[in-house]
Amino acid sequence: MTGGKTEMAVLVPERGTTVLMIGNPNVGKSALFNRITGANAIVSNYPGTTVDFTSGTFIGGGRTYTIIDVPGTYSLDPRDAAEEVAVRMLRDYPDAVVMIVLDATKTDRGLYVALEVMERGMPCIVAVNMMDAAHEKKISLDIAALQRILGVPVVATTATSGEGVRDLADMLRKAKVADIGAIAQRMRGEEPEREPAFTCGGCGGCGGR
Ligand SMILES: Nc1nc2c(ncn2[C@@H]2O[C@H](COP(=O)(O)OP(=O)(O)OP(=O)(O)O)[C@@H](O)[C@H]2O)c(=O)[nH]1
Ligand SMILES: [Mg+2]
Repeated sequence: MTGGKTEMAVLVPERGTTVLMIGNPNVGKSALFNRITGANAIVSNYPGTTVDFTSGTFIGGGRTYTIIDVPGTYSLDPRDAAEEVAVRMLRDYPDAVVMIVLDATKTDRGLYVALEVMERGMPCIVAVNMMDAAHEKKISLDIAALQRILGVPVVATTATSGEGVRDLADMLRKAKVADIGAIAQRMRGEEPEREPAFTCGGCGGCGGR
């Protein structure tokens, strides 16, 4: 209180402390969400729809993150109510970090929406989940190469066993805005002038670059 007036504190969430988990249906977003947030989930109805979503918190590196398990979507060109909510949530939280979740056995399908999300200029981190299933199906994935091409942190996970989940949570603060032009160049085998400006600590495959 100063001069008889009541001062109201306006609580604005710190930039990058809301995390939107985005990916195709059935890739293990909720399984990862449960592993990361533990037992403090809240189920809410997205206003004006019949679509539910879950949110929870995670404390890491001195920050409290709000994690939102966004309904699964194949693209940002929505074809049903759940996909529409996913797109609206990206608009609702422009300062969020996006955790893109891929199924390691179907990465090509998941990368479509991943690139659409990256194009929006939000900081991203990628979880390649279902690594156990990929291993069983003898699908070998070069996580380090994917990270090099995308220029954002990529972490291999198996949500059911918890493998890689700690690394994934630790990497949240290293989320990075992708450079779509540079990704296209790397996919053509060309090297863009500037290298991705982050130091990996979690993919387990790139030797800590
Ligand atoms: N083998 C294996 N199964 C997994 C893994 N992660 C999740 N699952 C299973 O895959 C199924 C789908 O997982 P969910 O977490 O519901 O997937 P989701 O992405 O939330 O699906 P939607 O909410 O429909 O978009 C469940 O049966 C999980 O137990 C994993 O890393 N390995
Ligand atoms: Mg789910």
